[in-house]
Amino acid sequence: MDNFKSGFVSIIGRTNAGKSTLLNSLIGENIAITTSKPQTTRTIIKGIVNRNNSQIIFIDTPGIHRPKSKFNEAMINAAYNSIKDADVILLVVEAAYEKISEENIKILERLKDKNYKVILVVNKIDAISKEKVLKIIKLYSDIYNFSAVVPISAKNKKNIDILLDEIEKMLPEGQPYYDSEEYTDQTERQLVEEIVREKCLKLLNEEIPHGIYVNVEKMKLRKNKKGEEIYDIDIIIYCIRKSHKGIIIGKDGNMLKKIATYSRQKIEAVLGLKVNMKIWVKVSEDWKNNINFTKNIL
Ligand SMILES: Nc1nc2c(ncn2[C@@H]2O[C@H](COP(=O)(O)OP(=O)(O)OP(=O)(O)O)[C@@H](O)[C@H]2O)c(=O)[nH]1
Ligand SMILES: [Mg+2]
Repeated sequence: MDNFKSGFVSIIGRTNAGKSTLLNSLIGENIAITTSKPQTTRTIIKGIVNRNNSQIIFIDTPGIHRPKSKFNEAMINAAYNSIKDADVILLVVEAAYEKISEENIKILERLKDKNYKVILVVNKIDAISKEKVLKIIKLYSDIYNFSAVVPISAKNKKNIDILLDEIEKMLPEGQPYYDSEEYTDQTERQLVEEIVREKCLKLLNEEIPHGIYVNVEKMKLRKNKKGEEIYDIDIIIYCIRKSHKGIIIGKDGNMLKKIATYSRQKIEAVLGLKVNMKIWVKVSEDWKNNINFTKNIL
């Protein structure tokens, strides 16, 4: 394996910029949940791309935003920590913005004078004119010396190969870190928890899903009468208020049924197995500010 290259690439940027959508497009699998709501990603998620002459390990991070709790502070710290060991950093920005967002100014301040190799990834070009894309590129290039600039559409997988080529050029020579069959560090349990959280984010209104935490209590494989493999999965959705619990369960339990059905369908598709799922909702008022809790899940 002469001249083989390997390294770590951190994907950072403002919340909702499309980082997790990009990770999924790079890997070619749905390993990170994505929604139109801010603060979707809460933890660092690794995705591995194996190419002929390189192995690239991508690190998706929680989006940068103004933190309002210890939990959110920990999310942002996790994002910034990921850049310390990165060989290349992808700063993902939205093409539609007319100016540089406050969060991105903060990120660029942290990257300054540190010799990082930073690629400016201008995302969502499917939704915007070429002129506007060029304008935003100029704005960013005027304030920071990027190693490369790549306009992409993470959603439509446009220019993903060009981005991979640019990254490969910047990686150091080295042996692969992971087996070539591996493509994520997410466990099945984490995937299940994230899928349920994704459905909550999509089905519930703004404030509630940000206060929830999903935990898999039990996950067991068994054979049913027909001899098919089936997963029995027990899940608890924790929320911060009694009133939220009522909304999550819904009238006649309809909302919870919806969450359970959509979650089960996606989990079955992702794991490729039948799923028998039970979900409960519990109130845990202050989990967001409980440091032990925060440590547990980050
Ligand atoms: N039009 C368009 N929308 C996109 C594109 N990429 C992502 N999106 C949408 O942008 C929204 C946010 O995407 P995510 O991938 O969840 O964003 P994120 O940066 O991971 O967000 P956080 O995890 O909250 O930091 C979703 O509704 C995506 O469908 C794109 O290339 N074009
Ligand atoms: Mg994300």
